[in-house]
Amino acid sequence: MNDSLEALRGEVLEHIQKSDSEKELEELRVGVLGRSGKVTLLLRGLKDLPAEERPRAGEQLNQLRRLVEERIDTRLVAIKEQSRERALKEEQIDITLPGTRWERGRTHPLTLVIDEIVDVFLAMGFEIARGPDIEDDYYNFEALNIPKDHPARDMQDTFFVSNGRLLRTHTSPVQIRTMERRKPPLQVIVPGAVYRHDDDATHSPMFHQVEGFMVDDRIALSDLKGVLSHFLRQIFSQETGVRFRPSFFPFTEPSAEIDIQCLICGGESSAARQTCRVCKGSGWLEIMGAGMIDPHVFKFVRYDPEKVSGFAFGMGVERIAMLKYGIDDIRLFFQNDLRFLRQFG
Ligand code: 2NM
Repeated sequence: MNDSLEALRGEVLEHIQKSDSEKELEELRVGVLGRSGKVTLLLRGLKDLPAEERPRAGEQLNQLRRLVEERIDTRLVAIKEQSRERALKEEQIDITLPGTRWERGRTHPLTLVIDEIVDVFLAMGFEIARGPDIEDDYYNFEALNIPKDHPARDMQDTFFVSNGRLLRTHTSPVQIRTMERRKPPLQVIVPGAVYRHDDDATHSPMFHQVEGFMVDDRIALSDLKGVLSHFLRQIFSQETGVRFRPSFFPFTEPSAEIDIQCLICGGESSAARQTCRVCKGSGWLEIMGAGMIDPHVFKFVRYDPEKVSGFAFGMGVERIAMLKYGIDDIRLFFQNDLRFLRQFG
């Protein structure tokens, strides 16, 4: 082999060994074996050699070409192996590290209380009814025996929307809709959101009620007392004192407000009562309203008040939740502060 071929051979092989990327090797291959690569040009120049030198020179060039191809392939395999090793090292995962823990969601305290209330009534054979949040004057007021000029309408700070419609101020319109569609005997509860123009520590413009009613022939005030006393003792405790006070609602007659013994100070017989902030020293907490459904209401739903009677009741869910959990600001229910929400469920 002549000196210049020997030099080319050494140079190319060294370059292959020093290459450390596929790209560099490919460029090298083109530069040596490609269309106008160094070895290719030499092969092409064979025809200018004297005839007796050609076979040997050709043999040497072909050997060099095969050698270069082989070395490049070998180097390529080595480079791929190296980069694989590097990747494995860099991307190593420590499977002993603790994982990212996702906090589990909880049930909102109002949902907890609504579920508890609903469960007690379901166990007594009541069914659940629902209705629209947007109502009209007829279902929200008129059919409940609250005429246009009645002071009860001033008591209700109503949110009006377009076309004479309004956000229901209580869930009672659902009871009217239910009675309209169906015949007694009925025992139904209506949980849901209601709306009043009110906003402070104990009033929210949107809050929740559970109302309900029972209608059949000969439903009496004693049924009201029995059902609601049982309900309150299930929700609070079996020993809780329950008191019925005369009151007034346009849709019931007679009407009552129902109190339970103060959960905070323990009620009338307790010494702590005098200074109790929650019941203000009375020993009692107002917890719901109720009454015998007024005959005028039955007339609106085409029930004959001579043939059927019934009682109805209503309670504010937020108030019950606040008393149950000792919460002093209703707005906490709606701020979605996890520090608050995490304490329930
Ligand atoms: C209350 C108190 C007393 C009530 C009455 C009716 C209806 F539609 F049957 F007449 N629904 N709810 C009622 C009665 C609600 O909430 C304090």
